[in-house]
Amino acid sequence: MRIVFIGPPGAGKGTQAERLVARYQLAHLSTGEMLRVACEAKTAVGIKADKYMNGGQLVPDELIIEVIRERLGQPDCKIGYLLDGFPRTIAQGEALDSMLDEWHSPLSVVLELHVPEEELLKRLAARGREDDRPEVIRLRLESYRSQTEPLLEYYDAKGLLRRLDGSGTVDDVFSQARAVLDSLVTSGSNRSHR
Ligand code: B4P
Repeated sequence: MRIVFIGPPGAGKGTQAERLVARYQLAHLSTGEMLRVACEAKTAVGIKADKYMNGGQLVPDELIIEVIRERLGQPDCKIGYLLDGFPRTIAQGEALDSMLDEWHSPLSVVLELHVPEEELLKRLAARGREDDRPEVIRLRLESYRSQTEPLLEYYDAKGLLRRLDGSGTVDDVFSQARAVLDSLVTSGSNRSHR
């Protein structure tokens, strides 16, 4: 299966992704995590990304698209993968489509994690990562609304979007996600996407 996870900051993409990749044996591609590792290691990508991330902005499309192109070409992605945090803009979505067209490997499904804003603010305040300061959270939420939300319509028009209510417990959200993915496996649409 090839899965995209979309949701605002703090919706629980990373939390659910860890469980889903273990259950369905998928590669886990978290662009947030990849960028944090690059920043920590002070690689060329990390040095460029750092100021955007700490300022609550998305890193430039061309930077993250190259990171993903290289990562998707690695052997562990052949068994299937979960993209956690990519794409986050229409330009990234179009770039992903053209890569996947080139490789004849379309997406199986796009999962949206929907969580009300007040719950997001509570979760992020409790987590306290460097980019979880209140003024940065506000900017990250704004960039989600203006740059990432348009992707929901983009994928809905392709018939790929499934919405999950992300406001429940971790177990509750996980069982909603499993219901969607199990139904794809049962209907066989996943086999045709391998
Ligand atoms: P990410 O690492 O993707 O960060 P996130 O959106 O905040 O996290 P997520 O939704 O995974 O929340 P989590 O499970 O941790 O991105 C960080 C930054 O990297 C971005 O702001 C951007 O600058 C850059 N970036 C990444 N990808 C990019 C791209 N494609 N293009 C450009 N820039 C990019 O959950 C949050 C908290 O809630 C946790 O503490 C968790 O324990 C808690 N939680 C989770 N589920 C819960 C539940 N059901 N109930 C209660 N609490 C829950």
